[in-house]
Amino acid sequence: MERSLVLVKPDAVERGLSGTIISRLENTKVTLIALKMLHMDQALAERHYAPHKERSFFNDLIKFITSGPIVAAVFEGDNAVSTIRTAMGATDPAKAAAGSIRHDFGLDIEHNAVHGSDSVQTAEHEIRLFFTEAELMRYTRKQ
Ligand code: IDP
Ligand code: MG
Repeated sequence: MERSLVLVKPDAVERGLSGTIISRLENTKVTLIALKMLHMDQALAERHYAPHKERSFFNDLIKFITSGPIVAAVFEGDNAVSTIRTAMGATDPAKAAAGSIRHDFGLDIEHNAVHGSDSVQTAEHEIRLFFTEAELMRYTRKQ
């Protein structure tokens, strides 16, 4: 069983797409086990995107992700990481597969509507940045 951290980014929240994006992911049969809305501060943004610290777009990315509220969610399921990455589509919406979330809702390579963890290990680290153990629900999803 894998877990993945999903963020509905500020560009999507402000366009009223939070529910639609969470719904698209639920439709892939992964189980929603945590959900909250928050406004990331600088410190949390820098921790979450620490692997990109040396990238040219790092400062812009921090500015963007802290520019407005986000929706943070945790999904659980067999192959949850790759299932969610596939549903999201490629980083650049212009290159994302037809029908993927970024293809349908992303604006550009930075403002691309959604984040999803890229590995099981990354997911466990990212989930701990946003949620306490008590906030992760346990239940069996009926398919
Ligand atoms: P991912 O979100 O598909 O895993 P990453 O390479 O991990 O893509 O990049 C993290 C985030 O940084 C992207 O989702 C996007 O918001 C932003 N980003 C990635 N590449 C660029 C770029 O070339 N210019 C501006 N922003 C970028
Ligand atoms: Mg990534």
